[in-house]
Amino acid sequence: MTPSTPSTPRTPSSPRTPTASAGTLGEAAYDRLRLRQWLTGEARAAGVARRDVLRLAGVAATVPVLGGAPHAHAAPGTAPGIVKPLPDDVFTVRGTNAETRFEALAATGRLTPASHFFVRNHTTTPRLDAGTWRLTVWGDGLTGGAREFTLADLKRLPSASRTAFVECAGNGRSLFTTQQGRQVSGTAWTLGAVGQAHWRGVRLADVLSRAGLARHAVDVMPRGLDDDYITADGTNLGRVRRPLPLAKALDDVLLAYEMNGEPLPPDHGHPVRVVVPSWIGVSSVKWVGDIEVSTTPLYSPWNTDFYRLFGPGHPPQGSVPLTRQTLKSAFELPWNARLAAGTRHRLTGRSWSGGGAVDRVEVSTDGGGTWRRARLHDVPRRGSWVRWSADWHPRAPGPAVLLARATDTTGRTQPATTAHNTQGYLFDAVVRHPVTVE
Ligand SMILES: Nc1nc2c(c(=O)[nH]1)N[C@H]1C(S)=C(S)[C@@H](COP(=O)(O)O)O[C@H]1N2
Ligand SMILES: [Mo]
Repeated sequence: MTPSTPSTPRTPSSPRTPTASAGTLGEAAYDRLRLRQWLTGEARAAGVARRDVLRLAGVAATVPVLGGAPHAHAAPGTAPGIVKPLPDDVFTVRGTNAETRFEALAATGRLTPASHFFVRNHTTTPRLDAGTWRLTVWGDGLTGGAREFTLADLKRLPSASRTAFVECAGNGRSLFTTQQGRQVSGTAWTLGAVGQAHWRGVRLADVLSRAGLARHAVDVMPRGLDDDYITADGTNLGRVRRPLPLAKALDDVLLAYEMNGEPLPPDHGHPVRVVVPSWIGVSSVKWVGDIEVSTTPLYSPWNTDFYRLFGPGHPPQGSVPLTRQTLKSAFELPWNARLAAGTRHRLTGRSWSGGGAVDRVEVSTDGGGTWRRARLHDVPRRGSWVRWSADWHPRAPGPAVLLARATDTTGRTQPATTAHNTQGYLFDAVVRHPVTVE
């Protein structure tokens, strides 16, 4: 899908071209318009040479899963570049990232406290001063030139809040290897690159409308203020940024300044981050400093070389850029947990979907032979996870495999396997969780 021609004559603007700002065009129609522009070569790279983008497509497929820190060695309970403490019973440190131990979520409610929320940093958490921070909105998709907003400006706009999970597209990636025997590249997450918070801020739609959104704008691209991201082979990809179709940007996206009722903590985007409900985590740009608004589709490495599906069965340039998260379930138990025989256990876990609300969850305690309904403990909502439980009374000691399988309101059920992709995105297969009864 990546255009190879840098530019072709632009379709003249027509006053009849519908725009989402006029409230007349849905997400699907917008995506069609954007796709048409992509295909006619009207997309524009922002800040990275085209040859680097192409070269990276090859690199991405050959870097093996990183099991631990690729370079730095941090003190116990810390990770390079992460500010908050990372106690060993709550987090597994993976390079510049910290994965939440799913069993540690058993002590938390529907909302994940910042103390337990996973961190995915391409580089280092920047220390930004909320008092001097500015958001610049700019680009040819504005009617009247660039606009700056202070945090106080944002707080004067009507506030909006919502509960939403943020999940890395690579969450569950290591299961491609451990459960399906395939190599993939990227951070070797198990299932804990997900957390759910109550986010409060302003609607991105309100900020764009204050900035003067042109009728022909199609993409917006938020960019973080953290350091440039330099790949393992030394290519500087610039600052983390990923285009968002305007239809999504105007729908339910927030510029959040609070997480669970507190100012955003440094590691999660202080003072302001983007929150894109149901979409892959990289869309939710932290430490946002500027947002480009464009009348032509934009691309960056994060929607071309990364965050598409690559490999056999996918187009050479990868699938379309990934948008929604997939469907997953996890037990709040350590891997290889030991459980006493002859007593009743309450197994607990969570299921979530980027496609819709969770409709039902089934659990198997005999390796997938028989299934029963789990009890749901939350009202299922779009963009939120559901906590569940199922009782189990194992009689005989020995190894056992626990499975949980969710179905969402779109009718999708977690499959037995996930089709392979080289970067290990969107693992959605039912996870076989080993335990020992003793
Ligand atoms: N500026 C910036 N934004 C970012 C990232 C980053 O490294 N820099 N990582 C992204 C990725 S890949 C994910 S999964 C989420 C993680 O959010 P969290 O660290 O608050 O859990 O942030 C996204 N936003
Ligand atoms: Mo991510």
